[in-house]
Amino acid sequence: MRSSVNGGDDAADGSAASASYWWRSLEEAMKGQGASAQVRVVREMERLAAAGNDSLDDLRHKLLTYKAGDLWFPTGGITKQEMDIPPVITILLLGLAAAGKSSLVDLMYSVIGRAGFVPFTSPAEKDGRTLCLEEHNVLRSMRNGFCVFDSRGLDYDRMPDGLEEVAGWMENGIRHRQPCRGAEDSPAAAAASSAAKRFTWRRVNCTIVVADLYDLHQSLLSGNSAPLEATGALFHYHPLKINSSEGPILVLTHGDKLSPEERVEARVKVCGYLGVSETSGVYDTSCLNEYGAAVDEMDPTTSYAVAEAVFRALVVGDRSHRPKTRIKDWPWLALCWLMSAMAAFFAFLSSCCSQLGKVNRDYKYGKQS
Ligand SMILES: Nc1nc2c(ncn2[C@@H]2O[C@H](COP(=O)(O)OP(=O)(O)OP(=O)(O)O)[C@@H](O)[C@H]2O)c(=O)[nH]1
Ligand SMILES: [Mg+2]
Repeated sequence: MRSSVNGGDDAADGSAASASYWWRSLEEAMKGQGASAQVRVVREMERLAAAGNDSLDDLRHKLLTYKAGDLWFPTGGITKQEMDIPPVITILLLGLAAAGKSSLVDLMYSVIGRAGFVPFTSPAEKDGRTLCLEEHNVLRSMRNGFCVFDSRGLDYDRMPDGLEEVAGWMENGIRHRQPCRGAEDSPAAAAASSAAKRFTWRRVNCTIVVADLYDLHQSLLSGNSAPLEATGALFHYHPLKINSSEGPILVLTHGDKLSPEERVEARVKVCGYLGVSETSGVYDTSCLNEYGAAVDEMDPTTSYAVAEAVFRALVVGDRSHRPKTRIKDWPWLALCWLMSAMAAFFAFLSSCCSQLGKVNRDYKYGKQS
């Protein structure tokens, strides 16, 4: 059973015809349940709905006027000038294949870039899969303080390979049109790869893991734990930790394919499995409604959830900056490199000597016998 979309008081009084309040049918049944995880999820949805009606424009304005480093705050006795803050904060969307990353990017354009239903992501293959990393200025603003990168989803059967690729992105940075593994044979990916050389490398400042809640729910029901395990492996993948405390933000899609009870229950179970709070840093943002139509800014709950997920990503991103390397640090760095090189040289020398000693011993004993 699917979540009911048009409902609640607003729909009844006609003030927001396409508003989505799917969880409201649960409120009556949950009365007197105390503060169970399910109740907390419903309250969180109410919070997003209220904020969506009252302060979506404020949040949009904050995103529109955001400049990299605006959400940074001093720690460790170091000034902002001493921090290495890039001109643009980079948010990377990750997830399994068909989780809804590209649809989420389109939703961001629609609700925070006010672009209506125009799809901005460009799957060049018939199966709709993304071929290469794509940088998106979802605000459609000339003074963009952040960008969102869409990526190709990881496949269950090639998780180690996919995770290795993700580790490379986190370590070396990413750039627009950089081809993704698994799409190298496509002519469109080859064309993209030659274009990529002209685009700027960006260091990833924050990641958002997009997960298909319907798929995870089915996984929980059927006992086929592959989707759940793959999502857990990605979510807890060490290179995604921006610093000791910040893991990725979780965005759950496809919830519209579940009944309200299933939707709340699945969220609670998935968050329990991942070991994260079900109400903090987790957003349920279905990209389609029950009629299969794209959700837009007329749905204040989803709109606010998307905008807040981006805002939270910027807060995390602004905590990811490192202090600049100072001129007076260079001699120490050079000394460290020198010591490492010497250590490697002596290790090599000792290995050569031990080999020579072995050859010599073999020769001596060979002669005696
Ligand atoms: N019902 C429903 N369908 C969705 C939702 N989000 C995405 N879809 C559909 O799921 C399919 C896959 O979505 P994509 O956005 O292409 O998924 P992706 O993560 O970009 O996939 P890859 O590029 O292969 O990694 C499309 O047919 C979307 O229309 C959602 O919230 N609800
Ligand atoms: Mg895609």
